This record gives sequence, C-alpha cells and structure tokens, in this order.
Amino acid sequence: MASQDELKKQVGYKAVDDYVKSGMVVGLGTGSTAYFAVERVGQKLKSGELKDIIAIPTSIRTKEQAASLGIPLTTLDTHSKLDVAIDGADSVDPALNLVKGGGGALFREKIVEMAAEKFIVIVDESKLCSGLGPHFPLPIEVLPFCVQHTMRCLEALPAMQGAKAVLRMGSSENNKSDGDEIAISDNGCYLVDMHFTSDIQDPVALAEQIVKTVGVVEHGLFTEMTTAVIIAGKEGISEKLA
Ligand code: ABF
Repeated sequence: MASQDELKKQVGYKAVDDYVKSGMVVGLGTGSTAYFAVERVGQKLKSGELKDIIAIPTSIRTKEQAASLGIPLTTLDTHSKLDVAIDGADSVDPALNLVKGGGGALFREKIVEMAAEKFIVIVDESKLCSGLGPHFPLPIEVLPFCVQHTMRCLEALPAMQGAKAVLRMGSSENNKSDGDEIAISDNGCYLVDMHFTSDIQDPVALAEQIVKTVGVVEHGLFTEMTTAVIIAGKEGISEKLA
C-alpha cells in the first residue's frame, strides 16, 4: 500500500509528464502535492528532458522551492498567459469544482490559474467529496481592516447557509488555527475559514455573493476552472476531464 506521500508524488510527477512540454510557461501550485510537481519540473530541466521552461509560482514557498531547483521564474506582469498550471486542492466535487486555500495561497493560486490555458489539479482520493462545504472549510482572504465586521457580513450571505466564520490563527499554511497570532497571507491579509454543516447548494451563486462582500480579497471556491483532475488512489492513478 503506497503511502499518502507516495500517492502525492505519483500524481505530481504524472501531471508534469503528461502536460508540461518544452517552451511552456507553467504555473506552479502550492501545497504538499504541488511540491512534487515542482520537484519533477526541476528534475526534467536538469536532465534536459524539458527545455526553455519558465514558471510562475503561486506562493513565496513555491518560489523558494522552484528557485532552489534552478527553475527559471517570471511573473504575470511579464507573462499574462500561461500554457498550463498544476496545483493541489482541498476538496473536489463531482463537477470538478474545488475548494482551495487550506495552504493560505488561494489568491496567488487563483490569479495564476485563471490565466492558464489548462488547469491540472492533482489530488489523492481523500480530497474527493460528494459536495463542497463540510468536507473542508472554505478559506476566504480578507483585508485586516474591520475583519470582525467582514466575518459577520460573510456569515449573513444567503448562499452561505449559516456557515460559521473562524479567523485563521497560527500558520497561514494550514487551517488548524494552532497559534495565538493571527495568520498572515503572502499578501499581508487575513484568512477566514467558513465552516459548513451541509453541502454548498450553489457554489457559483455563493462565489458571486462572496466577491460582492466589501473587505474580501479572494475566496477558495474555484468553480468552472478545472481542465482535468489526476487522482491517486488505492487502485492506482485515474484522471477526470472537465
Ligand atoms: C493548495 O493545495 C491549496 O489551495 C490547497 O490548500 C492545497 C492542498 O494541499 P495539499 O496538496 O498539501 O493537500 O493549492
């Protein structure tokens, strides 16, 4: 039985082998699964299997990992369009809508992945769910100004279904709220995790209501963005196409 790390490595490597070609502009995701995709890009550049790749990282920690592997880096200001982006997720529903941001990188992930021709999601099967919401709290990046007010406005949204807002404490890289300091994102903002007790009925409507809430920077609902999901499970690797 492969360990969870081995499963993550399998899908991270496969995503790069199947979707990254020489000469591409590549979005590099954040998290323990995306870590392996970044590792594979570095490996293939070093071996010469990939040439002329330039990459856009979705977090400071991914930028540091990519730089340590010698992956040439750029930004969206220089390259507004990417050929492919590869990233993990916290939840994947049957329509391939995602919850992302458990790692606190949702804003930079979304701005990069929205600019990609193809968005490849890499997960182990524990991330699959029948409906978004209770499976993993929905992260929302908010400005620090009057954050309690913003949290109350979010809780009051009709499509939020009474979910409870929890300000993320400790590390921004996980929603364990395990510290007494407020977590700060790479962009200097706060992170609020919305805890649902029932499946989100209309993720697209909820996303629209969240973005209209003053004080919100970005949210972790990635709807209608996924090109394919590569899944590592006990039975091996499978792929779902949007
Ligand atoms: C990242 O992937 C985040 O959006 C999400 O929280 C994370 C999943 O992390 P992991 O692959 O470590 O489970 O893109």
